[in-house]
Amino acid sequence: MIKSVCGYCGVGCGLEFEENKLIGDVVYPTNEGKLCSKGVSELISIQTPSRLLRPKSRDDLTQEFKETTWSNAISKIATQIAISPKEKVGFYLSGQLLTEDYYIANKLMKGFIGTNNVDTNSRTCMSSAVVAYKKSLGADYVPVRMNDVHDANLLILVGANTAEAHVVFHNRIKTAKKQGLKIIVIDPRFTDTAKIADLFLPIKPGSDIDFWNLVSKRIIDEGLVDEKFVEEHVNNYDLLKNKFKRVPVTKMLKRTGLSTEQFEEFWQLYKENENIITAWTMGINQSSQGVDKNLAIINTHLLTGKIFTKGNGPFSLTGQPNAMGGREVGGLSTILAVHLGFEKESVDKVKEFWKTTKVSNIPGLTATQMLEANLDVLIICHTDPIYHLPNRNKMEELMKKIPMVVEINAYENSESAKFAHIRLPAAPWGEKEGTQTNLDRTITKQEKLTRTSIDCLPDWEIFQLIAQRLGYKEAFNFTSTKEIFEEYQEMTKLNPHLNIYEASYDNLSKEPFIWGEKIRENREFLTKDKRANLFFVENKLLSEKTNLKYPLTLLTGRTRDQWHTGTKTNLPRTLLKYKELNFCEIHPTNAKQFGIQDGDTIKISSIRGEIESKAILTQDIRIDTIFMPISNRDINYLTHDLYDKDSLQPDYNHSAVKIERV
Ligand SMILES: Nc1nc2c(c(=O)[nH]1)N[C@H]1C(S)=C(S)[C@@H](COP(=O)(O)OP(=O)(O)OC[C@H]3O[C@@H](n4cnc5c(=O)[nH]c(N)nc54)[C@H](O)[C@@H]3O)O[C@H]1N2
Ligand SMILES: Nc1nc2c(c(=O)[nH]1)N[C@H]1C(S)=C(S)[C@@H](COP(=O)(O)OP(=O)(O)OC[C@H]3O[C@@H](n4cnc5c(=O)[nH]c(N)nc54)[C@H](O)[C@@H]3O)O[C@H]1N2
Ligand code: SF4
Ligand SMILES: [Mo]
Repeated sequence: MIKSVCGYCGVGCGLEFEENKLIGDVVYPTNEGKLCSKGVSELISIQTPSRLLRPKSRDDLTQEFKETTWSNAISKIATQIAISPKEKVGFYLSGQLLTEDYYIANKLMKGFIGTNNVDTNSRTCMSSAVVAYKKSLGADYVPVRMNDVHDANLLILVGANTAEAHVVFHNRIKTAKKQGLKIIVIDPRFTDTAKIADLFLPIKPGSDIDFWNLVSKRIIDEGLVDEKFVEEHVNNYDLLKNKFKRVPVTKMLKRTGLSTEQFEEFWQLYKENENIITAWTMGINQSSQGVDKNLAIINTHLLTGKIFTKGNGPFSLTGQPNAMGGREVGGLSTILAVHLGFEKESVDKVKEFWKTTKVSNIPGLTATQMLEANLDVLIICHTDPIYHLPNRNKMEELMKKIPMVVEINAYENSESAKFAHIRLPAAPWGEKEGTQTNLDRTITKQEKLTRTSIDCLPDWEIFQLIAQRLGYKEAFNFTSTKEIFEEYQEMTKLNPHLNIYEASYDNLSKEPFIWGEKIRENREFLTKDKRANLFFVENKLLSEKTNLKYPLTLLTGRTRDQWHTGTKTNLPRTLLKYKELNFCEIHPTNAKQFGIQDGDTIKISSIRGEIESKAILTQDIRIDTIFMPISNRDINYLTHDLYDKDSLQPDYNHSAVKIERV
């Protein structure tokens, strides 16, 4: 029997592999034996015929791909990198890579090619939370753990559909509910998660800042501020208090679309309960004011001192299995490495550690900027930007202009492959080993369960081959993931709050390691003055506005059994049929308005593009709002490319669209 962990979502469930079967690990702390349908079917996706098994190349996009050798492919890539100005090279990575993969890619680009153009799809996912945690708590540090739900009295889930997106954690929430936990769900849709709520608030999309500001104001007005905590640990209280004296309460409540009664019902529950967790995901982060939305939530926890104690805190639920690990290593272009920024002292430390002179102090391009930067070489690894970036028609045109696009993928059928010149076959989950950090700072190890397919390589080895071909053999002579992890651990000593150096690689196979627990125990924030910061933020209504021609707001999101593009989950043998891949939920009032009946084929269009889908009429969605799942690969032909100005995260959830029968 081999113990490993699931490679899909941020919950990071432990599993056991025996006699070609996967079952949940009953002694594993995060899942206690449970797995969802995706975890159970990991093995099936390794054996599918849609695996990419050989390196392939073509000279231009009009040609068919031809098989090539690793040596030829790597040589072409290294030559192009060597002749390109360094700022014209970009690595587009993924929150699904393992820590060791990130480490090699980051070291190569930031330490040896010499630019910081390494970013990941996490930019589209939780970069707003990263920026907000840094501003308020001083570092990208998630101060809550999943088992805190057992010590909480009230869990507020806002813009998060745990029933479909964090399935096994949702199960734990249900257990906690049986033990007395109260649950509030705030979402424009009555989701599967809302079914377990004591109170459901059908908020109007894009109005969360107003809602949380109203909560902060009430906390202040009704004397619920933890004065001692604020005095000892928090900056900007007086400023916030003064600002809240003058906010337009009635207008703010109106913008949320909630009634006074609904808000009072919320407030009653909020006041009554001692230990409170507010958890959020894409309904908050994916917004042109994503950072401010995060800050508005974090403010409530700082004012009440409900942070850094059991059962309390602002909890950003990371989506991908190792997005947090990626951020720790330095996978974002706005971080250098091991949570260090670009100030001289940090740059010098990193130069010395990697024994290089090439580290730049200029932040690199974000994932959302890379396609617009006229790059000469773009290397995409473990993600599908043509599918996932907003305003797809525009992104396709931009991608076509890049002279060399390299795609590293374990599967054949991504959308970005259509725009690649070279494709390299990676070894997927089960055929490789390495570590990942889940959504609550728990580092676990994926084990190799089966032999690596003949011509496939783990992602780190592919980046190492490129590094070696560029001449950096001395800095890139790793022979195992253990060696890489141990070098990375040494590096974490440059920033001691990241106490990953205390873990042991070999032990990780048996038990997970949780970093950063001391920070919480000591109640010491990670800012320079060790105090947290409150921020006064306002709803600036920056999202795309509906109008007479495009009168509806499009929301997009997950369904339980599918993983994004579905290269691993939309397979005949998985038979995961919980929900269809392509549907559009519409309120009956809007359906009537546009002459649409349940089951009709409809066209959904925005100013940027159009797609077809099947209408599902339901009372579970707010009027003037429609929902489509992102298992429809064409979804981003509709969405707009407005970004949060600080995090540069897209505003996927609020595009103006119209619907009509076809
Ligand atoms: N099955 C499955 N699970 C997954 C994934 C997957 O592909 N499939 N992906 C993983 C990843 S990468 C991520 S990031 C997570 C995402 O996890 P979630 O964010 O929980 O998943 P979404 O379905 O995007 O849900 C976002 C919710 O926000 C709501 N929402 C939209 N706009 C607003 C708003 O303005 N305010 C509020 N309050 N709510 C709003 C939507 O109606 C939706 O219910 O899931 C992870 N887990
Ligand atoms: N409209 C809209 N758009 C969105 C979102 C939304 O909510 N709405 N959500 C955004 C978010 S939060 C996210 S995280 C992104 C997700 O979007 P993507 O990251 O683009 O989606 P995935 O399907 O997870 O892509 C993972 C890719 O990695 C490949 N792969 C699998 N295993 C391996 C491996 O071991 N090595 C390598 N090299 N490749 C492998 C898979 O085949 C697949 O092509 O989408 C974003 N886009
Ligand atoms: S909840 Fe997430 S980590 Fe657990 S089995 Fe499902 S997909 Fe895997
Ligand atoms: Mo995500």
